[in-house]
Order: sequence, then structure tokens, then C-alpha cells
Amino acid sequence: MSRGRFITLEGGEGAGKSTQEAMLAQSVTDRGYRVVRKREPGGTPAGEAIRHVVLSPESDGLDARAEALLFAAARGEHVARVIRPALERGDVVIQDRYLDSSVAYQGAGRVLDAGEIRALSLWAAEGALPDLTVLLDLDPARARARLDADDKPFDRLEAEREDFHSRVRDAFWTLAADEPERFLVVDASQPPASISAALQARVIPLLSAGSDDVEG
Ligand code: Z5A
Repeated sequence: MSRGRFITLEGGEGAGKSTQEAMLAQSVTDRGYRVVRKREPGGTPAGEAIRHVVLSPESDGLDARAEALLFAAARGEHVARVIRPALERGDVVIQDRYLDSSVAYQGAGRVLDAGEIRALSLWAAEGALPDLTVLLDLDPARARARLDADDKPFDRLEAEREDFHSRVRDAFWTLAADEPERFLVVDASQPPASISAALQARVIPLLSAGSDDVEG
């Protein structure tokens, strides 16, 4: 698909994805690479509109399959309009959440078929998979304590019960075990600088390696 590199960050709420995305983007930029920073759902006008629908408490009770389709629709639009063109330009795309979030949240969280959810996203994204996915693993109770300290209102998925977030964490573990070559699993209870060092140790060599195509 590309000459660029596609790096995603995954994990439960409050695991530190946004924090690490910013630190990684800075270190990659400092090395002279052109970085495109993205998040899902979102990244296009239609994607941001879908983000509002899926995360807003106004959508309370949204059907699980409708929710899965909306995340996949936002992803399809994002890949087609933003990610694929950036990778074709040779940019480094660093993104907060991607299709593994759908498998974990809509598959395990909402108890839909994980294989179908993955296939739906791959269809929407025409097969685009990251070169590297960083899984920031953190006990949901500890993550919740971080978010409580932030004192920001919870979105519709963050407001789900503890068992929902435990299923999500287990699903991320399963995904990482199934594709060990794509995933880097990091203990997210460490200080931010230690986590960032682990990410850089894996990412920087990947950037200078030969330009293998991203699947898709
Ligand atoms: N979702 C889905 O269901 N299906 C999908 O396909 C996709 C998404 C793509 C998107 O929310 C929601 O959509 C998400 C999954 C669902 N909902 N949930 N749950 P989002 O992207 O807006 O929010 P989030 O992913 O849940 O992220 P977050 O809550 O903003 O957390 P974070 O980005 O992982 O963490 P952070 O903002 O970097 O840090 C949180 C706090 O912890 C903050 O005060 C930091 O200063 C602190 N922090 C960060 N790192 C550390 C360390 N290492 N030690 C101590 N404190 C730290």
C-alpha cells in the first residue's frame, strides 16, 4: 500500500495513549520524519460527526451492530481520505486507536463476533493494517482513577461498567498474542518517560528499515 509507516496506539481508556502519541510524534519529528497525527473515530468531517454520535450520551442505548457499523464507516472514510494518501506520500502516521479498538470494544465489550467485526473493519479500510501497534496495558481500575483525577465527563463507552472494560482488556491481550509481530505490549503503569523510551526503541528502527508495503 505505501512507502510510509502506520503506527497505532491501543489500550483501554486512560492507559496513556494520547500522552504517548504526543511524545512519540515529537521524537519522530525530531529525527526529521514527516509525521501525521490522527485519532479514531474522527479525522475527517464525516468522521468527527460520527464521533459525536457514537460517544455522546445522547446516543444512550444505541444498538450494538449500529455502533459497530458507525465506527467502521468512520474508519473507511479516514483511511480513504487521510491515512492512505499520507502513507503514499511517505509520511509516518501515528494514530490513537484503530481497528483493534473495534474488535475489543464492539467485539468483546458488546459481545459481537470478533471475526465479523474485524472483517467489517478490514473491508471498510480495504485491508489496511498498521506496521506496528502499541498496546498500552493497564488495569481498568487504575485507569479509571487517572480519569477520575482529570475530572472530565465520561463519554458513552467510558461510562460502561467494570466488566465491560475487563472484557476489553482481555480482548486486547488476545489480539496481541495472535499477532506478536505486529504488536508491542507495554506495561502502562510505568512512568511516561519509561514507556516512551520503550516505544522509541521499537519505532525508530522500523522507520529506517526497508520500505515493505503495509498490508492491503
Ligand atoms: N472506540 C470504540 O469503541 N471502537 C472503536 O473502533 C474506536 C473507539 C476507534 C474513544 O475515546 C472511545 O471510542 C473509546 C473507545 C471507543 N472509549 N472508551 N473507553 P477517546 O479516544 O476520546 O478516549 P480514550 O481512548 O478512552 O482515551 P482517554 O480516556 O483520553 O485516555 P488515554 O488517551 O489512553 O490517556 P491520556 O489522556 O494520555 O491519559 C489519561 C490521564 O492519565 C491523564 O491525566 C494523563 O496525564 C495521565 N497519564 C498518562 N500516562 C500516565 C502514566 N504513565 N502514569 C500516570 N499517569 C499517566
